[in-house]
Amino acid sequence: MPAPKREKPLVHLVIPKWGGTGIHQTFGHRMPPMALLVLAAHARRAGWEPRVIDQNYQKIPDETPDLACLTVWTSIAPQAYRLADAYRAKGVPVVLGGVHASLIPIEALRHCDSVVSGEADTIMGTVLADAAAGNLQRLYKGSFQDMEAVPMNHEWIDILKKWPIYRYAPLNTLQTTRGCRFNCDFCSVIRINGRGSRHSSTDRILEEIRVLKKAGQHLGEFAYVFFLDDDLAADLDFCGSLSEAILSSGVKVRWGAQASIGLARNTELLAMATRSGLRTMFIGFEGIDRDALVECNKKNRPGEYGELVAKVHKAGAGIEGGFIFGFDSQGPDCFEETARFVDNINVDVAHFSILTPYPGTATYARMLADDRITTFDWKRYNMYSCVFEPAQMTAEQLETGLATAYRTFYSGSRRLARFRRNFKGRETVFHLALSNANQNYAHRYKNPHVSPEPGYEAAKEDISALMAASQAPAQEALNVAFLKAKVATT
Ligand code: B12
Ligand code: SF4
Repeated sequence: MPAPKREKPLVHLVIPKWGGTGIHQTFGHRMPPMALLVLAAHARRAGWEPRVIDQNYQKIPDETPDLACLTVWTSIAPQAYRLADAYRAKGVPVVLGGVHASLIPIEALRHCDSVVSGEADTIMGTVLADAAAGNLQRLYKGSFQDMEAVPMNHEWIDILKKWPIYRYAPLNTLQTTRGCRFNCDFCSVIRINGRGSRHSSTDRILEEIRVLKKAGQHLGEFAYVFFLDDDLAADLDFCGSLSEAILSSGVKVRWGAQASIGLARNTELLAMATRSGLRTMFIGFEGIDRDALVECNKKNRPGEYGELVAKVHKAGAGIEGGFIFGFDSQGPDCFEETARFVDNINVDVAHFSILTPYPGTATYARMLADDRITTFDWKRYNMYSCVFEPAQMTAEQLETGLATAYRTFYSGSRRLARFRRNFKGRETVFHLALSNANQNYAHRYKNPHVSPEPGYEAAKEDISALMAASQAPAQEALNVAFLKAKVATT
């Protein structure tokens, strides 16, 4: 592998285009690629010039970089691999990382020079030094490190600033926590970021909010920041400290977060969070009956949903709820029933999806062991296609049922009724934003579809190699996947 000839070597940092239906099409979810911005900061520290490319909005520039780094999620793995092959055909060395490449490095290695497994913050300097010396290794191992190892946003905000301000909604995002203390079977997060939460300090978060208020998306004093954390309420003490810190700092910010409904059980904490600016919550309810929740190891209590949603509304915040179909306890009548239930408990926006056995998860291990997975074409792993044999219905019933749930929940009359009944006690701008998300879901999810781009059918040996990582305890999944790849490459 040749060493770069430029004095300041150039690295392309790319996220491939999402294909087909997806949450990225909805107002409030069109977010910038944080992984690449963080990697750009690492590249600068190592003396490289980073070019961050979000293929959803930008073409790959007509230039030959010294290195290409691509982030790979399961649903975009086919595009990522094609792009990686194209770079390599031009003689550009390629590094792959991100959730999919980390959990199935054996497959990713077929399309690149190196795979970085897991969080790259402590290893990226070495990767870039090796690339600069023309000496890339096949595998690099990241670690569950302290959040202080992640560069702060002042190191990359200039990149975001150069892009059109309206491209993302929201543009202002921050990740303050990695990992989660829960252990839901279908979740990739605990596999790549581990169990238990690692937080940034509140001082650091306040500083990053100030940067976004100055250089990010803002209208005078008004700024909205979305915390990418997978569950801000997994650690209620942290949630309390953050709210308190924002309040006592005098920094005026409106914020949203993914959080479990447990936050609403604590009236005092909820009040403090909304006083500090909490306006929107994405809550993974996942199921409306105990059997489904027990099946996926999700610690929710459906009997209290209605009361807790009302508490959040009373405090002045809106809720987008995530609901999954396809659990073994569900039959073909679950779709209308769920959509009606969700409307009755007054969730503002609903995101319905299909249970998906993502590589490396406990759900994958269970379904593979039972020989129920029907396709390993990763482009179908988008949460709107059925890739396994459901227990009490056909795959087709599950897919059409998903569309029924969207049509029922987002019927014109229900949208209008929702708009009218939830107007009071809420800041108008957020009421309009939630209404906008309602319109997006109503129109774009009537007939969920997969990407028209070619897919990528995983090789048999890679599928079975993945079993060991999927069966491992969440905290160990990355290690097991890494070791398998190490053995295969030596
Ligand atoms: C924000 C987010 C989104 C945003 C993404 C915006 C964007 N442009 O990136 C939006 C809302 C658009 C989104 C969409 C979806 N998402 Co999402 N999302 C997340 C979330 C919460 C945070 C990602 C993030 O930015 N983290 C912050 C960065 C800094 O961390 P990071 O990505 O881990 O990056 C670090 C390392 O992984 C590594 N790294 C990453 N990439 C690379 C590349 C290289 C070369 C190297 C060296 C290192 C490296 O280094 C980075 C620095 O430490 C994750 C959960 C999570 N904790 O990761 C889910 C997650 C990635 N999403 C997930 C899913 C399923 C989806 C959807 C399919 C949902 C849907 N039904 O539509 C869609 C995808 C759309 C589609 N059609 O395919 C899954 C992916 C599972 C999988 N196996 O692929 C995750 C893991 C959530 C989960 N519960 O399992 N999502
Ligand atoms: S609460 Fe959310 S982030 Fe945590 S394990 Fe469950 S699905 Fe994953």
